[in-house]
Amino acid sequence: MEKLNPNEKLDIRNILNDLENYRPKRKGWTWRENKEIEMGGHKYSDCSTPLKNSVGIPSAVQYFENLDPQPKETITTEIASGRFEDDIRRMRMAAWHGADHIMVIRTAGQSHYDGLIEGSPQGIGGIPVTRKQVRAQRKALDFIEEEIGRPINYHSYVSGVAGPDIAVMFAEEGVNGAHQDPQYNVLYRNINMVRSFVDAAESKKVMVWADIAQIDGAHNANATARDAWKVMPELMVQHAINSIFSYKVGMKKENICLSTVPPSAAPVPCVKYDLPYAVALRDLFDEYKMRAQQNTKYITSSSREATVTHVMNMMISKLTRADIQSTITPDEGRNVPWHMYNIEACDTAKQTLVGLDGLLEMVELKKDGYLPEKVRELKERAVLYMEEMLEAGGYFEAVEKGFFVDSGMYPERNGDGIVRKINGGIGAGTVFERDEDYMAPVTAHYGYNNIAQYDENAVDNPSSLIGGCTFEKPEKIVYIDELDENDNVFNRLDESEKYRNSNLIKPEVEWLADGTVQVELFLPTSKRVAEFAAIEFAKKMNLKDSEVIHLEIMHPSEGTRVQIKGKLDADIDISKLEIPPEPEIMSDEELWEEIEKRPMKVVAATVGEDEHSVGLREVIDIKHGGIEKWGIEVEYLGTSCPVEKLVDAAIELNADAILASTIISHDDIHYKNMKRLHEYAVEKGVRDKIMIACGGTQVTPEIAVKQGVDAGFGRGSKGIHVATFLVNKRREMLAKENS
Ligand code: Z97
Repeated sequence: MEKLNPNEKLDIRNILNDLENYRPKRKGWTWRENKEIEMGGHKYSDCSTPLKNSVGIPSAVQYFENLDPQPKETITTEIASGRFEDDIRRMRMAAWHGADHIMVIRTAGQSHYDGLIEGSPQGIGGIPVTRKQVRAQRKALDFIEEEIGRPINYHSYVSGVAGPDIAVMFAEEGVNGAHQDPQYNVLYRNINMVRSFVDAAESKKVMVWADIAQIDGAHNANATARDAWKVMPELMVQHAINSIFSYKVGMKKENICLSTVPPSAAPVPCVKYDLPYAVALRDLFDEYKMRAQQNTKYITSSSREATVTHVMNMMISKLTRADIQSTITPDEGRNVPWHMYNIEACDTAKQTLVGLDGLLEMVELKKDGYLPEKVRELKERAVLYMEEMLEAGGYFEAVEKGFFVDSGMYPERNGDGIVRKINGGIGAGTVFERDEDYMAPVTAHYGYNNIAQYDENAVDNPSSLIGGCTFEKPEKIVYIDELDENDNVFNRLDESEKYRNSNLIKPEVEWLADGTVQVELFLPTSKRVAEFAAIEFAKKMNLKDSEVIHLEIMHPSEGTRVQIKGKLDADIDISKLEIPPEPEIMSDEELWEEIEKRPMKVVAATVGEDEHSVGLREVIDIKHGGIEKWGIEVEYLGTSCPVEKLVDAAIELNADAILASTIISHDDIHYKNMKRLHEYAVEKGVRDKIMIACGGTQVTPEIAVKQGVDAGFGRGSKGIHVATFLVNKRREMLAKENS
């Protein structure tokens, strides 16, 4: 495999080929470079190097020739389909839409696996992290980043009982970012706290070696607290604990990213909470990086609502500082992590951040009044919280006393925090002090290591005792391919082989040919009735396994909006499709230039006994992109215009072209009029000088041309099609004249 071709699908089998010998191209995290750029005639202050290949937001594609500036913030997308091979295809789409931080979610509850697993089993809500799939994904990203022209950071989680094992594997495989925070294990997975902190020291040391950027776990308190905005002082304490711990282990501050989330969302007056919180956080943790994630706590199944929350959150990101802007899928609330929602979320981030470019050159946060007062109050609460924790005997004791994720706003306590015992939880009692002669000939190992006894010179480089460990000598890595003969990638690829590199296609949202589709309905009834009626409609549409994924009341009795998903068991052979050629379209610039150089005049009318004018006016008037837009001069003669009058007017005005329209027709009168137009122009001796184009809803272009006119425009034709034709045809006529 040399490089990807944008016009070809990524071949998963190619990625898997010779995987056992693949080595990642590089290690470590890469930040986007912030620079002033000029693109499409616009100056951007907060952007970064543009991509070689990308897809802009829809309006960029339609109106701005794919103008696609890249904000300075790293954009994260979280991918969680459960099949790593399909996730790879999604990564490519996301990268083209501006993501350069690909976060691969692990299968539910992977924290409890007590070691690394092998192969590539399918996961639920994410993949079980294994060397094979990490290597395959990093390899695919190595190709994808070349295709788009920007490094892509690959990310997953160093947590759970097997945290250090995973850290080592990530370091070996060129993973660039990871969540690591022992508080996550303690509070949310009930893994013993002593074990978690010891494991964290080891994991962080390994991450330091591999230059892996770290994201902490404070966002989880935000997502689990009863009222998320009340947890703000505690969030700062959690950030502080993990940040200083990581720093002490040797992590550089620019690799320590705080996982920040605006803690509230409308309908509460969220900026009153979220902005002071963000400012306080940036003040206290000035030297660290900020990973801003959108609020997920208050997200429902409405993707519209989630998108607004996301955009509001990015306003905070822009007003304060976000080094990484996470996106998740804005529809996390409905649990449909599909390709299209990853892409939508990336576009939302890109659109918002680029749209807000230069905001801080124009506005400034107030230095007096509510904002600084609130900021100070939050910082005070956090500092007092920390002091109380120290008085209680430290972090472990504080957790035992239920300090964390209590529903009160500190110092208020409601006694409902998460309580863990120092000696309790998974893995309790598994930490042992190292013996005096403990020796581990490995790189990036945390803590006591009795190397000197073996070789004084190896103290700073213990793995030299064995000629290098897997970090220095990747050939020592033991690569294990599939272990499960049923649940493995080759079987899964075989199952969908019919749809791979063939003419057959089937709808898909997550996995190749999964057949899933989404249908949106409005039902004029109450929510409860609509829910069950929608499922019946889905059956009538031949959808299988249908489920309602979103219900929204338009009015309690007038109607409900319903979105359903279901499986469509059908495919299409694209080689049998009859696809008419795309109508030719010139660019605005080319048309403007041409008409400016050589003005054009046309006469136009609805001919025969037809009073319809709308279709023709749409093709003429500038309002909806008619031919006037490019400077073509139009003499409009109105409706029910006799054919002869139209031709005579063209002669009198020395026009370049005639546009004739007919909407109403019987007995092919529209074609008869076209024939007459042509013949009358011939009789008058002007046919070779005047172009004739005819349009109308019942016009078939080929039949029109058979009547002798130069072009026919049927349903759906627009000014741009007519203008393109006129310019092309005139060029053709001029060329003939000159030859
Ligand atoms: C985010 N939306 O990007 P398990 N460690 C930490 C975590 O937050 C998580 C795990 C480990 C979120 C991520 C969930 N976060 C989504 C700090 C998971 C994973 O294997 O599920 O137990 O751990 O921040």
